[in-house]
Formats: sequence, structure tokens, C-alpha cells
Amino acid sequence: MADYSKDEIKRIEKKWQDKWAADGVYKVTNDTSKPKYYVLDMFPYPSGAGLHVGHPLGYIASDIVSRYKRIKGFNVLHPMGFDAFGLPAEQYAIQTGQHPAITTATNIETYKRQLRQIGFSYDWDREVQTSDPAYYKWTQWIFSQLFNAWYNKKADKAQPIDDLIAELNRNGNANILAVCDEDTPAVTAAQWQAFTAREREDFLQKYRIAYLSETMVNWCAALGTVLSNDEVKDGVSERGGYPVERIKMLQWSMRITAYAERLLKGLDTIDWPEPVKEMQRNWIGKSKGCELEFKLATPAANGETIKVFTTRIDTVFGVSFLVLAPEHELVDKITTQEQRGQVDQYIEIAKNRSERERMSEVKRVSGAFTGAYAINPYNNEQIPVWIADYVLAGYGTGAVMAVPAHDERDHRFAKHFNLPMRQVVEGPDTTEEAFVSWDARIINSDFMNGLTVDEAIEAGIQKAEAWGIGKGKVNFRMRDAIFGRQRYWGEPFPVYFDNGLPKLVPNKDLPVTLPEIDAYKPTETGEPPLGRAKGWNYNGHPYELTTMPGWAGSSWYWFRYMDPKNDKEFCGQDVQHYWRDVDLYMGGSEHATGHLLYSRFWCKVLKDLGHVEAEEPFKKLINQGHIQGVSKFVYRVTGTKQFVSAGLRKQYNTTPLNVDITIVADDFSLDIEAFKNWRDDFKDAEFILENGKYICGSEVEKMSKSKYNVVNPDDIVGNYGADTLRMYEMFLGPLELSKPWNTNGIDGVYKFLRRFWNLFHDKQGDFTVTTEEPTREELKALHKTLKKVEEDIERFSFNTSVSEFMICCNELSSLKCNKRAILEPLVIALSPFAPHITEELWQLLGHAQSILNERFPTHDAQYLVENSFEYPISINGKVRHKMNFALDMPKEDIERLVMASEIVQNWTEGKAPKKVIIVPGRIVNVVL
Ligand code: ANZ
Repeated sequence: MADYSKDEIKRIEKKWQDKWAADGVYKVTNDTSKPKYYVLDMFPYPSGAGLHVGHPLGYIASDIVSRYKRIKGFNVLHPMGFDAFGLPAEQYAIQTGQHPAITTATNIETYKRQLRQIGFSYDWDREVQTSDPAYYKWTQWIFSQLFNAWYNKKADKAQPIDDLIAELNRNGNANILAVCDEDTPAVTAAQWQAFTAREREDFLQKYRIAYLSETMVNWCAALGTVLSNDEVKDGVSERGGYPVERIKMLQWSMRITAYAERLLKGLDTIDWPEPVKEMQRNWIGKSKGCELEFKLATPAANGETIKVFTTRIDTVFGVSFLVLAPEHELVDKITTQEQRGQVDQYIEIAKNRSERERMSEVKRVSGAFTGAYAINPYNNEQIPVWIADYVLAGYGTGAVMAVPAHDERDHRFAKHFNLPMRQVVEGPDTTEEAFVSWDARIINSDFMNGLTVDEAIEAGIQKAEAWGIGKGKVNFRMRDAIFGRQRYWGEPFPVYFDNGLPKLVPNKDLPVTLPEIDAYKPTETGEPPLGRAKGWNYNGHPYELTTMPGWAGSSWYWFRYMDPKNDKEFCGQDVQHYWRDVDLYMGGSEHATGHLLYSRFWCKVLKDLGHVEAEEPFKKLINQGHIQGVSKFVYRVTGTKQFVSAGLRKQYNTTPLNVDITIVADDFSLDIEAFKNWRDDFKDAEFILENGKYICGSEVEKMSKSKYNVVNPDDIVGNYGADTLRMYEMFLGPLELSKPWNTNGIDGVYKFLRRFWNLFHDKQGDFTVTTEEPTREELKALHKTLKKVEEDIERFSFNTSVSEFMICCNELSSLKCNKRAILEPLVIALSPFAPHITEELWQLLGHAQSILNERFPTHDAQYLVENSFEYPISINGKVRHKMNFALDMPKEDIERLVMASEIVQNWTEGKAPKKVIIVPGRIVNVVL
């Protein structure tokens, strides 16, 4: 005797979770006899707040897909783990002295308990934690691989640095085409061989994919660390909102720019949401243009030229002046005596503005004249050379040709400083012969006339190349990624310094484990926290003191899940060959440029070096929407202890305050006693009521602890069970959309499951399923649902499958169907959504084996064919009535029944029709 009651749900869900764990039913083997399917969730950072109902949204969807693919015959890899290094644990450690490893372990336990009770099909034996030395050993190993690699443009891939060294020994770098630092000098084999160890290492650093260099970084003094560009928002740190300044620092970087083109091209091969691809395209920022040299007219320049990068060479006749970045190396050389004071002063001001400010504050015009002039090679005109901070030192050549007639920033600049503005199409009218020598290159713009912009650009570049004053050039906005962080709670580098030279810790000595320190903050001398570690060195040589950034551990973790226990390799070759890449990746859109770009980058390097086969890590990506919280507000009459009910608040001057949603009833009325007890400062609160109640305001916001609007999945599971939670989260709406959490419908979902349960049980709660033959109607209800659910899951539309199940259950309830032939396939189809109730029913149906080993029942199209049709009955061309007839009914019978119908007789007033035309399956026409 059983009812689908709360107690029964608790019993069933616990029973199966325990049994699944004991039997290891979610254990995944590398069974190559089956096709593989890899479903991955973005692994969470285990924060102190635990999970709220927003987190499982994506996990539930991916679990449904995993379970579905499994019963479709795939070998499914569906792991879970933790992105366990990170700033919050470290900041908590700074405040409390608690070791971040301890808080992290506690938080992970909470997460796992919460995840377990939702009934996910993870193989927990494959769990990874990025802060586990057995894991980060391989993060360090990958770093070593990147340190020991360079990008060969001829092969268009990364190669071992030893190949580069061998070539340097043979021929110097004359034949080497590499992605390397701009300032890499040409060396001969003899020069290379004569280099000291330090010179060699400095030279190699210009090629290594993981390298050390003096770079401008975003320094956040309050956090005591460097931040990446995507960790800085509007000039302040994304976490904490602290000011960020640009300073020069010796830093580890990753030469991701070597992969710019491949990262761009790869986007066309993967099934990702278009907005994410577009964000990556913008981040990479490819632009095609021309590098063009302007000769300086100033004798002090000593024949030097200024190289500009322009995407609009077609506007070259409108160049009115040149602008250099204040940091440009020629500034000092060309500035005249009279202008020096102004120039120096301007450089001093510009220095402290971040790159972001310089780009975004377009309305703020500032700059200084250097006193120098340059010559436009297309019309021989002398134009002044200025400096201004809207030109960025690190982009293109750090110099621009200014075309006020065409470019807004240039226009604003010219207007502000009252500079001449040349028109684009003008210029002395002379002949082609005049171009032969550099100085006499005066032409008209005819060669560009009548062309489209793109054609004119092409023609302009061709001329520049023919004259030897410029060349077509592709620039990328993307910069190399800064890789070091001045933090404690991250991966140590596998690097030590031997007489100041960076050396790799040999693989046999990995991992370099994080040392214990006495306080989790920088040293008194400003070194990173690791500077506090006593006696921490490699055979007497000091270790690198920065740690890796948050994205290191997450840039390869999907490979580790394939082979999580391997202590010989980061992932075995055969295993990697079988699982290869992620078929479905589920996660938030906030990782569009950070994690998703870095993961693609590392995957490509690992592929180039022969460690993996996939060029792209994640074939399909889905961004689940966010579940928002529904906040509740009380309104304090400003400066008093009084709170006014929402409906009356307009009459007062009020300040809204978020109030804990658990002390507000469904009708928005506040539990006043609970409110007074909620916080000490509300003890003496007074209330201005409406109709005897205090009514709260309500608004949809981000779900967050600080807004007191968090709904804990534990409470929902406790109340309704995991199956209801799972189906309800899917029922809320399309997966990709954001939607507020609203518990109104949850009862409906619970009742659906109870009704489903009752199909198998009689009124007394006894299990009664018969072996009677199903009717056609029952078969139709089943097969229509099987078809729809399969199609829906295949296109990741889960809310529609939940409603399909509800419809089917209603139909079967009204048909009083309790037949095995119908219910058994239906239980299997429902199992990916509601694993516990279906497993229980499966057992009740007499099966000894888990439902997980069944096959998804495919629908049979013959049952979907409609066998009757509702005919529109048209009388003299107007539809007056509808009647249902079997599709195989003879025409004479249809005619007889139509004419006998009371409604038709009313319209025909009893007259015999001239004609009755019957189009089977379409319409009946009565012509009077
Ligand atoms: C002349 C011109 C005329 C330009 C015109 C644009 C429009 P993207 O697409 O971002 O590559 N530029 C070049 N280097 C720069 C730097 N270091 N800092 C700031 N601006 C820079 O844009 C390239 C264009 O941005 C270049 O083309 C240059 O201005 C400017 F009607 O040259 B253009």
C-alpha cells in the first residue's frame, strides 16, 4: 500500500540513491564497443553559500541528456568536479586565518551533498578538484609543455623549443618564421652560439608560448595582485570594485596571440550560440589594413620614418596630421626644443590612465604637438605630428594617420586644436611617372575613384607595396594573456631561478606543492604571499613566487575526467582517442571570452604537441539562462523606525530594504513578529498597515544571499522530492531563457507525478497493472508522447517535453489505463527526467535490473495516423458546422449523416440539396 506522499517520496529517493551508489551504476568505463557521448557541466567554484535553485538548472538539463543518451545506447561520460582554487577562499583566509584548503573542502562537501540528493548520474569516481596536488601536477606539466614550445608559422603550429634551438645552431633565425616578440633581433648561428646562458634564455623567452617579460599589467593594489583584462570592469576590479592601475612588471604571459587566426577560424566549426561566437570574434578583433611609412621632414629624425596602421588607406588623401601614442619611442627624438615642455607634461598626465579609459573616454580630447612634421607619401604634403593618448601604444604600430574628414576621433581632435582638415578626395594633379622617387611621389586620387571602399583599400595597399612604402597587414586586438597572480591559493609554477634564469622543475619532481605560510598576504617587502614560505626552494634555488591564474586549472579539466586516476600521464592516449572531445557543454554565458577562449587555446597547443587529437574541445555549447530571485521589500520611512505598507508608501519619503523572503507569505504580507526578530535593529520597528496587514513590495532580481531572495534546493527537495524539483526547473521555461523562480507551479508538477504514480495504483494504493491489450486510443497517447519527447530532447527543449508528459498522463488517467503495454515504455521515457519514481515503478513492474539498462522506446508511426477527421460542413460556401467521421466511412453514409443533422437542417430549412460534395479528409460542401 503506497501513496506518492512526502514520506513515500523520501523513502523512494533515499532508497535508490543509496542503491545506485552501492551498485556503482553510474560508473563509466572506456567501453569502445559503444559510441561515446560526453556531456559536461561547467564545474562550479565551491563558494561558501552552497547551491541555490539557479545552479542546478543547467545540471538538470545535462543530466536529462546524459540519461537519455545512455538509454539510446551511448557510452556516456558525465562527470562532475570542482574549480577549487580562487579568490573568495583566499580572502576569507586573510580575514580569519583559516587555511583556504579547509574552507574549500568544507564547501565541496556541502556541494556534493546537495548535488547527490538531486539524483544526478555523475560518476563520482572521476571527480577532479583543481586544488588537489594530484591534479595540479598535470596543470604544471602542461605549463612546462607551453614553456618548452614556440609557434612555427611555417608549420602553422606549436613545436618543441628544442627544434628552434637546433635551427638557431644551424642557421640563426634567418629562416625562422615564428610568432615572437616584436623586438626579436636577427641573429646568425655564430652570434647565437656566442651568447651567454643568460642571453640565450632572454632570446628564447621571445619565442616561448609561456614566457616571462616586462609587460604593462592591471595592478590592483587593494587585492595585491595583477588582474586580467576580463577581470577589470570600468577601471575597477570585477570582484570588490577596487581601483586598478597600469604598471610595468616582470610577468608570466601566454602567447595566445599565436593562435588568433585558428581561434577565429575554429568558431565556424563548432555549434555554439551565435552571441558567444560573436563575443569571441570581437575579443580576437581581427582587422585587415595597411602599414604605411611616413618620412619625417624634421632633420633631427635622422631619416627615421613613422609607421602607421590604418584600415582605411583609401582615405590617405585626407590625412591632415599624424598622432603617436605618448609612449611611442620616436617621441623623444623628434620633439623640438620649443615643444618639449608641453610634450613632457602631457606624457606625465597620460601615464596614469588605463588602456580602457583611454579607449572609452572618447569625448575627452587631449594631446600635444611635437613640433615635428611628416610627409604624406601620396601627395607630398607636410603634416604636423602630435601625440595623444587616444592612440594606444600596444595596438598596431602605436601611430595613426589622422583623417578628420572621415574619422570621428580625428575630427574631434582637429576641431579642439584648430588643425586643418583636408578633404579626402583632393591632391595635385600629376602623372604616374612622378611617383618614381620617394620625394617626388605626388599623385592624384584617380586610381581610387569610382571604386567601392574595399576595392579602393585594395588598390591603395597595392600602390603602397609597389612603391615599397607599406604593406598589407592583419592586426589582432587580442593581447597575450598575463598568467601570473600575486596570490596564495593557486597552482605554484613549476619554475625555479638559477642565477636569475628561469628553469623548469623536471617532470619527475612534480608537483611543486603549495607551501604552508603564516599569513595569506603579501610580505612586508611587497613580495607575493609565497615569499613567506620558509625554506621553500628547489635544491637551494628559489621558486617562482607568483601562482597561476584562476583559469589555469579549468583550461584542460575535461581531459582529466577521461582518465582521472592516471599518474603517468595527464590523460592516456587511448582514452583520449576514444572520448576525444565534449559533445555537449552546458554552462553560463559569463564565460564567453575567459574560460572558453583559454580552453580552446590550450586544447590547440596540446594538439600541436601531439598529446590530444581534438582541435576544438567543446563541439556544442548551450548557455542555460539564469534563475532570478523574487525579492521582497519593506519600506522604511526615512530616518525613522517606521515601516509603511507598500500600498501607502507614496505618501511618505521611504527607503526600500530587502527583506528575507521566508518571512513573507504568498499574499505578500509580512510576518511582523518574525521581522522584529530577524535583525536586532528591527526590534522596535513600528508599522503603518493596510487593511490590518503589512504588504511587501516585490521585484525580480539576481538570486543572491545579499538580497535575501535565495531559494535553497534542499528545501524544495525536502518538501517535494528531487524528481519534482528536476521536472519543475525544466518546466519553468526554455532552458536558454532567464526566468524568475516562482513556486506557484511547483504543486502542479508534484501533482502530475502523483497522478502518474496513480496510473499504476488503485484507490487503496495497491499496485495494479494489467496485461490487457491496449486500445488504439491508448497506443496513440503513448506513441505521440514518445515521438514528441524524443524530438524535444534532441533539440534540448525540456519544458515542452514536461508538458507533453502531463498531457499524456491526463489522457491515460481519463482512459483509466493501467496496462503494462502502455505504462512500461512510458516509465522508461520519463526516467531521464524523474529517475527515482521511475526506478521504483520499474521495480514494482517486476524488473530485477535497473531501468538504466533499458532502451529508449521508439515510437511506432502507425499509431499516430489519425483514423477520424472533424469535417467542416460548408453550406453554400460558408462553414456552418463541424462533424467527426471515420476516415474510411463511405461517402453515402457521410452525406446521410450530414443531411440528418439538426443544425444542417436548420440552415437548409429542410430543402433537398442540389449537390453534396465530399472531399475525404478535407471538407463537406452542401450546395442548395
Ligand atoms: C585612418 C583612418 C580613417 C582610420 C578612417 C579609421 C577610419 P581597428 O578596426 O580597430 O583595427 N588606429 C590604428 N592604430 C591605433 C592605435 N594604436 N590606437 C588607436 N587607434 C588606432 O581600427 C584601426 C584604425 O584605428 C586605423 O585606421 C587607425 O585609424 C586607428 F576614416 O587610419 B584609421
